[in-house]
Amino acid sequence: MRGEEVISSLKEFITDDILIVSSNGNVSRQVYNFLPQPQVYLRGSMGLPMSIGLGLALAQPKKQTLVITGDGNFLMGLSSMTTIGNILPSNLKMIIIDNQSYATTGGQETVSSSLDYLKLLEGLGIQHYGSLNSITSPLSLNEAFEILLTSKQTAVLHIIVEDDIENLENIPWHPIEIKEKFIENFE
Ligand SMILES: Cc1ncc(C[n+]2csc(CCOP(=O)(O)OP(=O)(O)O)c2C)c(N)n1
Repeated sequence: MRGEEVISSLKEFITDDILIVSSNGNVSRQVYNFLPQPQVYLRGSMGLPMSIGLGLALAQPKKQTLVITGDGNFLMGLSSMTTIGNILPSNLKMIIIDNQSYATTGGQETVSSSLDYLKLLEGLGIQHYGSLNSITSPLSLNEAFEILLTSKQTAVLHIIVEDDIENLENIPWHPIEIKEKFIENFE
């Protein structure tokens, strides 16, 4: 299963009470194309979806913040996970779309294959639900989304997907416009 199939199957779980922060490149394009708009689509700011998601979760305690990040972005911003593990906002959820590569920039390998995500998250004190391999277990995706989004604590779902991307329409907005559209949506 490809990352975009994982993201499009999330659609039925996304209500107005869920705010999404997506990592730059391919993942933000998938979120823009397949999920309700507007969301916080990062452009250029690699490694920052978890920090921005943390800020949003703290600023909007009545809503749930869902960070959707590629493995390259997750690895680059890993230090922010120590702060998340320390604060543990119960309204912060995360999905790592792990294609073990920097697909957006040509598919160079990340170090994901040698990292035990579950042990890492355990060490951080963050709830996780196992590494779901969407290549071999697509049917359990819906169940996993349901569990993640109804969880009462900071939680992370790590999903292994194929290293394969489609050319999707890019986000037509400048980051400032993205921010403005996102804020307008609250009013
Ligand atoms: C600091 C920085 N380094 C490199 C880039 C170029 N870049 C944009 S997206 C991307 C890959 C992101 O990888 P990942 O989060 O795994 O998502 P994927 O592309 O695999 O979907 C890279 C290297 C950047 N925007 N900023």
